[in-house]
Amino acid sequence: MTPEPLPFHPNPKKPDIALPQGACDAHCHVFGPAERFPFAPQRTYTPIDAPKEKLFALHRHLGLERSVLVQASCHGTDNAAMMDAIAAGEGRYRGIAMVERDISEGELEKLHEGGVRGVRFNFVTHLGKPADLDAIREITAKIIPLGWHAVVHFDAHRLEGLAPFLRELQLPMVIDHMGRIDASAGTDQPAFQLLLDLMQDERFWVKVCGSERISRAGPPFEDAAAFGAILVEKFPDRVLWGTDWPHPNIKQHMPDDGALVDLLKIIAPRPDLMQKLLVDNPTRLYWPETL
Ligand code: 0GY
Repeated sequence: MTPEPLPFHPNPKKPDIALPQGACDAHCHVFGPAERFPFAPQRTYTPIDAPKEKLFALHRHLGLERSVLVQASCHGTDNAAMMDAIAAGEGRYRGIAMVERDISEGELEKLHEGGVRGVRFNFVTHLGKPADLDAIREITAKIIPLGWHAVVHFDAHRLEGLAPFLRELQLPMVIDHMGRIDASAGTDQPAFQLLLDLMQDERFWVKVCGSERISRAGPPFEDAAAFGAILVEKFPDRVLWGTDWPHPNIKQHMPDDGALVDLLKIIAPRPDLMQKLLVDNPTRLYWPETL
């Protein structure tokens, strides 16, 4: 367990850029409050409480109107804190759940009614045991009829081994945090090339956030944003972006969320790209009924 997690930024700056109407934070979390929503016994870290009220206030401050809450490993497969936040969001929030392999159709339908549109699978070493491939096959077979997608979170070094399996799955897949490549290792690094190759397949999407995780240069994380810019330019219709608030497991440089928004000047340098990244793409994936 991490003994003392870094607190999220207490007072993020106002972004220099105005975000387009309907802009979506497609990757963030709510944690606790622990006294109401206890953390999972098998968690690998205990975060600071990050309740929905703080997240909603951050979104108002940054100019983000919609959001996708992503279930994090510290809450395991108990999605209650996330579902509570989605319900309070009055249709402006959707969710990505973590579920047990034996989840019933009825339970999945209940999650769907509550705003869930996908399931997350973790292959990140510091988050515990990697997801079981047979369980993923079973779960994805159950969620395809609901029109859901899978969110996959892995360390870059795992991608080579994982790619053939991911190519097998017959549903859209969203890759977290640019595949957690090492921003100091250049665009020729095998994991980034493999990510670009996977993205040729229209089932794959990628989140161009997590710059603060993959940067090796430190704030303002421009070394990482340059990779996001490549992905956005090459695949403008299958990219998503999020704050990743409250930034679990950030050990060194807790980002200022307003400055992360400012990085979009590098990641999506034209209005048409920004519109797709922040509005059109998340709408297609999470609010298709509004199109
Ligand atoms: C993230 C990244 C992390 C944590 C989790 O599920 C999680 O606990 O996703 C991390 O530790 O890098 O997406 O928030």
